[in-house]
Amino acid sequence: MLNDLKQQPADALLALIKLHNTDPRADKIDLGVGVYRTGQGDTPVFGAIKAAEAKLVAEQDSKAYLGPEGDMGFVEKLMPYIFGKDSADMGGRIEGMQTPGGTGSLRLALAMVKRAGYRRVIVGKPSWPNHNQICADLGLEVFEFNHAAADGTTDMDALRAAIASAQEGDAILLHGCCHNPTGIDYTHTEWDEIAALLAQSTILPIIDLAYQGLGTGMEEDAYGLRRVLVAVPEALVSYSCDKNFGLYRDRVGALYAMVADPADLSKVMSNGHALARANWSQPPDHGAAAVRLVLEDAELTAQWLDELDQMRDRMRQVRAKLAAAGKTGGVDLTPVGGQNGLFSIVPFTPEQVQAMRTKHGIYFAASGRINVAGLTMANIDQFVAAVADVTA
Ligand code: PLP
Ligand code: TYF
Repeated sequence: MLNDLKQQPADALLALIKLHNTDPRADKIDLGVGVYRTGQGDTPVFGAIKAAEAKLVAEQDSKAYLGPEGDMGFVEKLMPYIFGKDSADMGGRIEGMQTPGGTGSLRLALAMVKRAGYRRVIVGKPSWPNHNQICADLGLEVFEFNHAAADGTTDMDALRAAIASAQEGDAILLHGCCHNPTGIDYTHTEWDEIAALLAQSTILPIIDLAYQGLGTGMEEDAYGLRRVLVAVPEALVSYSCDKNFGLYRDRVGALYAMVADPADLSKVMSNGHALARANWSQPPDHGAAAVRLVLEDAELTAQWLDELDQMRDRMRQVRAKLAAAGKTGGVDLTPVGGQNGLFSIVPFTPEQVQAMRTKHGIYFAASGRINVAGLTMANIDQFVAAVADVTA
């Protein structure tokens, strides 16, 4: 029976890590998987997290179970950052739970949606591959709309058409900021329109916020999410701390549900808790406890926000330098300057992606998605020269 299982492809993004590691060239460049890197090419633990971890080791006196909801202090401390200081629980309509990363949160959100009777999820194309994979695994149909228009802005017409054609039983999965893989986000005006369109529909919004603070700022990156939440009766939010606290492998995330009537909140969340028990029982504690300790301490919070600002500033500098290269060989790097977060797509052909790897030792996804944080002031010129070479 087990031998009847079919071979599954490796995760293409995670496979790139190995490909890059086995390349012996000293000047190779890794623009693959989405982790932040400093100007020296490292992905260090945040100073604020190191300090919180030291405190945790010194002070934590038990590792007894917490329950499927995890560390509720962590979950609640994050809420003002996500939903706004003055509307942190929207008048008792929002409750959350800790999950293993943003992925665990998406898994629970979509499983909850399925349980509630939704049948279809509207997803932009392209999206992070795990969105479609989780839907497929849960037996949720995916309805795709084109995310980015040819001119490098969002394809609002495609989104409007998708919303207009929605049926009862549809949910929509939207990237809150720092769109993965395109870096092309909705403008504030576009979010205003999306919120209004969703308010007139029966569609349940699921907002995936995995990069808050890496785009234009902590508050700015929550704009769309907050606009949608004030407009609609119900919504789900999948949150990840794995990028904005640098916790990746510690798997730190949260799921928040907003309901119309506060009286329904505990019933809705009991489904999240039941699904967590059936999946992983309880989330891993360490990373979330460290985040809580950062957010409980004003000095550590200021240090964390400062570290996040530095990350964002560095990515802006890299983007500006790439954009300044302008037309390079057969591609234009200018749009990269106005895009947000870790990723942008450079319109390489599959052969050009391959040539970047074999000829120049520069690794990124087959879609042409580059992790801009993999570039430094020391290697951008090498990247731009390689782009000119393979696209000429
Ligand atoms: N959502 C998007 C769009 C992502 O790119 C990621 C990436 O890692 C996640 C969610 C989940 O992150 P994690 O499960 O590592 O917290
Ligand atoms: O898109 C990325 O690179 C990040 C990291 O299965 C990631 O979101 C990639 C693939 C994956 C899990 C995380």
